[in-house]
Amino acid sequence: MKTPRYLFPSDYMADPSAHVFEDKIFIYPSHDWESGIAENDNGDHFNMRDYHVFSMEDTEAEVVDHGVALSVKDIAWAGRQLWDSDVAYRNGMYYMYFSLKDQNDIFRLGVAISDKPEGPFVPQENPMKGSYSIDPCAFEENGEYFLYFGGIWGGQLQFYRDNKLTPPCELPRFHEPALCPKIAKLKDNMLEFAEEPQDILLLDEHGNLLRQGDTERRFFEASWVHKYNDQYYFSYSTGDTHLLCYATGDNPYGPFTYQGVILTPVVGWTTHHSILEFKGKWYLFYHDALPSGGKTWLRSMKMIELEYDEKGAIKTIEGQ
Ligand code: FUB
Repeated sequence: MKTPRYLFPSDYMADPSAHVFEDKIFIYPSHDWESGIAENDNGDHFNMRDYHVFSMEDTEAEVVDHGVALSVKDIAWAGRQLWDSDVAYRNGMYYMYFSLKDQNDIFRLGVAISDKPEGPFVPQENPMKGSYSIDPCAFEENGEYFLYFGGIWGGQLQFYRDNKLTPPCELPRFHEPALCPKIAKLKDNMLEFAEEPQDILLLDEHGNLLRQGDTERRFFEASWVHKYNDQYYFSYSTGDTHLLCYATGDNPYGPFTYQGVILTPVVGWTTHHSILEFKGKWYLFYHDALPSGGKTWLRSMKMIELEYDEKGAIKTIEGQ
């Protein structure tokens, strides 16, 4: 598949997290809709209220919409805005991790459970203790599960220092190290952090932390982790410079050294992805706002084959 495929042209879906469950590809996107909220830097226009789950038997097969898997109205602690989610499988159960503002307009991470990959998912009564910000990504290694998360600007990561809400809640200055995405190991119950969230250090080619002013390389949102040839690839969005890029390391906690761009800017402000191996080939799942005529809050999910060179570098894909 050398040209991109739009996966579900009949509705707007974004932030696709793809996994292989039961030998099929399952996709967990955000569900965009026209809520009429004006666009701003806080992301209020991303006012999503439910999730659908999709599956495909193969990369060229029909995409099946399994319908609503979780709704804001069923989440006891909900305020507004269901943003990116991800799903992990353990011992016969599926755990959906999702981003949602609570009733104080603070983003927290929630968990919902199902015995089927397509849901429906039943949410826990409360958000995950000690969770904050957005964009959870679940990663499993040898029976241990890790959750990556974080996003600046509307994702509120700048509200926190040392995992505590710390006024004045501002971003670092231009020459200071950028804010780091977070990682926390999960307890065996998959519902709680087993440790305090830790920083994922993103380094430049000299071993220095990426700086806040380095906007074409510093972390903004959309963490994803995959493993290729014994290396861990941490990929993410640079947000306001609209790139998907990646850094590599030798364990899930990093540090990760910046390597390059996976996807150049797409139509639409945000860029967000997942990376999946299926039947020996690798795929990038992502979104753009081309079908909606560039409305940043109405995005459409796509996939394309992703390739590595002989040294394991990801070959850059043109977003447009
Ligand atoms: O879809 C809402 C938000 O937009 C996501 O959580 C971010 O990563 C960005 O794609």
